[in-house]
Amino acid sequence: MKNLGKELRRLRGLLARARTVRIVTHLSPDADGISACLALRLALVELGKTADVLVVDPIPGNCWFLPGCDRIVQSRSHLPPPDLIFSLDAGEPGLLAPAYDPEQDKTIPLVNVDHHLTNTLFGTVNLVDPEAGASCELLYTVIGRLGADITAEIATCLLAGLVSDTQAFRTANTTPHTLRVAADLMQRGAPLKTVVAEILESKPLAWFRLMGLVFADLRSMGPLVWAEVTPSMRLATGARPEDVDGIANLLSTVREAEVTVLFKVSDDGTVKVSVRTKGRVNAADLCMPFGGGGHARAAGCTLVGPSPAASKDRFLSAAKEALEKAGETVGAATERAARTGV
Ligand SMILES: [Mn+2]
Repeated sequence: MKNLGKELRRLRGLLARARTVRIVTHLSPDADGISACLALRLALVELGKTADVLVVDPIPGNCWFLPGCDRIVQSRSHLPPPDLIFSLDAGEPGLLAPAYDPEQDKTIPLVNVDHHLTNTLFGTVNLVDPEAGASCELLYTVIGRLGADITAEIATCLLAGLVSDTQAFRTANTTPHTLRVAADLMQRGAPLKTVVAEILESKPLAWFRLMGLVFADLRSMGPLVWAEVTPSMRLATGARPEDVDGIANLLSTVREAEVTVLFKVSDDGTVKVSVRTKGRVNAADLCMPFGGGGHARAAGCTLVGPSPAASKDRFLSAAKEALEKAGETVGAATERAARTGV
């Protein structure tokens, strides 16, 4: 990461003046965000700070095994005002509400630690590295450079973030550095087998029932494949919000697809979109005109009215156009990968 030394120096200055630190992550938190918060809290406590993790949304069930998960605070009214706030794994400040309020909290320095390509560098200090496979990968460096010891508990949290965002080291964002970090975390006592089992391989019955409904209605048009999760599907199966999270990744494994889209329709009619791409189409570029963002291979956005059907049509048209522009045909990316080994 460029500027790492400079930003770390500024962070050390802010930390030296701070006693009470608040740690927040994005809305609908995932295991990378939660794990990063828990790891950082432990490290800051080690450094003599009072640190609290504030997460207002429900904590995904696959994080419940993590050390310190039971200490997450879910309402800001229970917390002392902080001298410093960390935002972890969030590309823009709008994703932090209501844990971070840009009006109420504007006088408090904000440290932005993230790995999203589309990060808006909204912090007082910005530790942002789009090359990092997970926010936890970047945080490993930050915690080490702050002089905290990476204990077995911190290592377990950081490894959980890596395993979650790289789907156990299988995605394009996994680098040799990711693997070296993971190896060091194992050396420090993080149990890889347990972490993989808890983060990726344990799904409630409701998840399977939801999959049945979602995939029964899978649609495709050439290299574009899409599916949707509706409120009635969630109601019928009793699925929790996090049960929906893994579907976009699973959908991305459709062999014939170059672009896969999962529409998640909310009760109020807004449609959350998760995109995965294999070919020449850049997922973040596709989502940006809709106010979203993310990574080249995985991105998302939220579509608001007039109706869920109209929102979906609008996005599918943009996806088709992007595919046409990229000249992608069915299987082109897969064939290219087979030819070139990339
Ligand atoms: Mn992440």
